[in-house]
Amino acid sequence: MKIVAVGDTHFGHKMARPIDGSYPSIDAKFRAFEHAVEYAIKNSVDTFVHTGDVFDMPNPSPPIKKRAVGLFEKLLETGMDFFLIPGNHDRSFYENNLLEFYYPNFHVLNSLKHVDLENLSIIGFPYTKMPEQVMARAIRLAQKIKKQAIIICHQIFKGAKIGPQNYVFRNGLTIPKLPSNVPFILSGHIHRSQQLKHVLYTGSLERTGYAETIEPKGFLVINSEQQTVFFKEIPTYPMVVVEIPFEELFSFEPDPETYTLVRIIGKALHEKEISHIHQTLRKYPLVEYTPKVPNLKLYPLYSSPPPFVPVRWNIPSIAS
Ligand SMILES: [Mn+2]
Repeated sequence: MKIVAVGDTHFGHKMARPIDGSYPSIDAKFRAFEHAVEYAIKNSVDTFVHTGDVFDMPNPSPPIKKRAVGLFEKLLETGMDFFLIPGNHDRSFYENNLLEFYYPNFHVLNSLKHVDLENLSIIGFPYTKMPEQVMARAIRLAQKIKKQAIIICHQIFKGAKIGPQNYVFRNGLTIPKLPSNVPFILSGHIHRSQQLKHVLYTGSLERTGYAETIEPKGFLVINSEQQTVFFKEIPTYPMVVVEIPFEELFSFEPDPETYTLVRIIGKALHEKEISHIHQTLRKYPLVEYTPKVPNLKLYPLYSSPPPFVPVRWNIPSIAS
């Protein structure tokens, strides 16, 4: 069975200021999802999994919903099973949705449940503030199921890493022991795709912030026949972080179509200098800067980003 697993699409995400009335960040999110959908269709994938944070907000505008649903239908029309769990950004996403009525292959897991496919069971639950309890229940559920099962969730696990300084989450969910019929957990929420033992983070499909500039974006491709999982990188909207001393600002010319964060490093700035930065950069809608307050000296954060380790794993326990 072939599975494509994506996460954190954050449809409707607005970044910086619009160009001619529209946010390139919104388009970029849909294009990234289209990449995953096209890949899944072209490669005759059986199952498509979304690990949560479909939308950037609980009540997206009608055009954003419509565009998302259009892409969902493109997948569903092929007959592919499509699983979706609500993330923390979605909250009550799709509590009463008619898509499930039209498409029996659409599975929105609004609470902990399992869906049996031909030779695999998908167990999933939405983002929860009590992950230890719900994960324990998911594992008990898996133990009762006679076939192979994959658990999908949207949580922080202890040891997950993000950002240019490799920030490590110490207070997440403990990586649980899994029964022998569960090879791994697929999770959304952490935007950097990574592997923590048998927890595989899909990563976000497009960047929602500058901390993500250091890592490639994509989705996971799972093949139970070949017993492999790999990270499939996709093209992304250009986004950079530029770290320069104040003096270099005068010769700096940003690309107007690249999301750019200018970090003025090396000395604390005066009010006047900050207002000068503002005047210099305000004509670029996609350019943001920091610091915005005086007397704050910034140090370089992005000069030696941690290496990205793509998920690439052999799974001995999934039978095809
Ligand atoms: Mn997210």
